[in-house]
Amino acid sequence: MPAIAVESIRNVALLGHAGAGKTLLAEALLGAAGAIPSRNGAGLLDYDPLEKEHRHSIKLACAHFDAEGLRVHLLDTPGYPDFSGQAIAALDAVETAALVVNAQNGIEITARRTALWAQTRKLCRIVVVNKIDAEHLDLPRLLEELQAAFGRECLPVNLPAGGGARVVDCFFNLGGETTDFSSVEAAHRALVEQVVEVDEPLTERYLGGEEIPPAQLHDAFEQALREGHLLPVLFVSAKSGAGVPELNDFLRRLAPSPREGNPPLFEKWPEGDAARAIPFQSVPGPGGHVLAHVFKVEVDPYLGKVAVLRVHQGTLSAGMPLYAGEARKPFRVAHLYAVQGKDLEPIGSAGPGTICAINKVDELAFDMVLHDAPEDAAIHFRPLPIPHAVYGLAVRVKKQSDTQKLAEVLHRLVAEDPGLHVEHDPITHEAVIRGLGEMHLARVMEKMRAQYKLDIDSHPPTIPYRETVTIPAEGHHRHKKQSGGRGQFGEVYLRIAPNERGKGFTTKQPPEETLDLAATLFLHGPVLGQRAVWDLVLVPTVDRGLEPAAFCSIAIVGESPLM
Ligand SMILES: Nc1nc2c(ncn2[C@@H]2O[C@H](COP(=O)(O)OP(=O)(O)O)[C@@H](O)[C@H]2O)c(=O)[nH]1
Ligand SMILES: [Mg+2]
Repeated sequence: MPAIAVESIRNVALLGHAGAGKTLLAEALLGAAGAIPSRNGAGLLDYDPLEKEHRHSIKLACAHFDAEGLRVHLLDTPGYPDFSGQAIAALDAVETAALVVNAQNGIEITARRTALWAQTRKLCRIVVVNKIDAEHLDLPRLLEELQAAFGRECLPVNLPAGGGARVVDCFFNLGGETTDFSSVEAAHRALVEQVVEVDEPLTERYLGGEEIPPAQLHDAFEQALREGHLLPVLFVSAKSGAGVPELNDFLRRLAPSPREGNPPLFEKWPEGDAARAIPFQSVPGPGGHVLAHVFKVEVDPYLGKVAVLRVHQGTLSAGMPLYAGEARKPFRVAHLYAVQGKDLEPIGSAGPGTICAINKVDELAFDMVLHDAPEDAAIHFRPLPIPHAVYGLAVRVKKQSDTQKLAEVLHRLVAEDPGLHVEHDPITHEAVIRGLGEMHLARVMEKMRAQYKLDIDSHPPTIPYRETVTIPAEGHHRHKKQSGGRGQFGEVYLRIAPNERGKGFTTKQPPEETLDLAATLFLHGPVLGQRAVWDLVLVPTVDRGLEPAAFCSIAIVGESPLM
């Protein structure tokens, strides 16, 4: 089967707060297109056992449907800020960010944050107001709130009617129908005025009193989306299905294809140096060098490592050799798959704009650029603004024999989740997992216990406090050992004093009289001279003795290492 034409592809990420209805909306769209058996294909996207148990998404999930010659890839993202590492990762794979807003709750924190991320990644944004079936809604006020939060560019392309039982299109429809608020005519006029503003000849025609047919506004509409000059607002109920066909229609007729969206944010890093990055523009054509970007990795117990990628340029096909990032040796793409939740469907090829997967290639990792020409090794994606992992938990296996397994499991979990990091503290010897919130780490712990059968416990990481010598002090120790063999004798006089902050410790010259004694005690004395014996023999020996004491937990001054 030939690859799908780039013009027929729409890539959409559903973003927004937890509970807004993103997952149900994705399932409703997939169900309406017949891509899944029933509209309530529960579990298709929230397929992780933990998602079923807790009833919310915790990872990015991909699915697709075909409708009227169109291929739509949907990326469903988790809404809690704890899992935003996975949500942000979706931004690199799409042209359209759909901000799903809960009509009952208004604009919640994740909707605001994701709107900003999408803007900085230069994505076309649309707002989907979900749950219009619910009671006691104030949708006109919500629209005002949207305009206050995201700008006057938020304009409805459809309006609810019949008390939220259906919606009426306002872009292709010029008027005549009654809606729950505002009028189709007014909404149509507002949209047209906004769209013509990006194109001078169109503005002139409009100001000249001409009624411009919507079909002639297509290119200007796309430009307005690209420039953030228009944020179309659509009303929908994922539950009742109201507005779902209209949303589908919007995706087909007005959402940008990979050619119409802003170009992906590729960069060239000369000699691997990100600081000298220069923008690189890919061409979304089926010919030319292959450029694809890994935006999701999942380790499946049966399928092995599954890397989900977005093709940006050229055509990928099963059997072809590809380079992973800066690797010098190519790997062979044994199989190529379309992704439907956790299921992989074999495909022969994938052209630009396609989201597909490769499995069982160990070297593939999140954020890698795959290419078929060695000279493209310097091409990267502009790094994502993934929040810092600030919450930490020290993890310990209860059985010593599980130590190696814990290391392997942590390695897998980190590969799957851009928001998760693991540190091995060299001072406390603890394995510390760091994530974006308590819930994030709680799910990681549950996954390790339930899915990987690890018997583990956790505690807050020990803080490796440091101590500083603040006043001078002296010590003296005499070592004598005469029991059996040759006797041993040693005597140490130690004087410590505060050093300059941040200088660590330095060994100072001893008084002149001890130099003489040191030299005579050492065999090299007569050959090297007093000063050299001190510098070459004694200082390194003393340093070797003091350093571990200063940097391990049995420090000279207290229980903690020395600063
Ligand atoms: N009344 C109503 N409930 C909905 C609608 N969409 C989703 N829900 C419910 O809202 C809850 C959260 O939905 P979900 O899709 O998991 O939200 P997500 O966190 O954004 O993915 C679930 O109980 C859904 O059944 C809708 O259009 N109307
Ligand atoms: Mg969800």
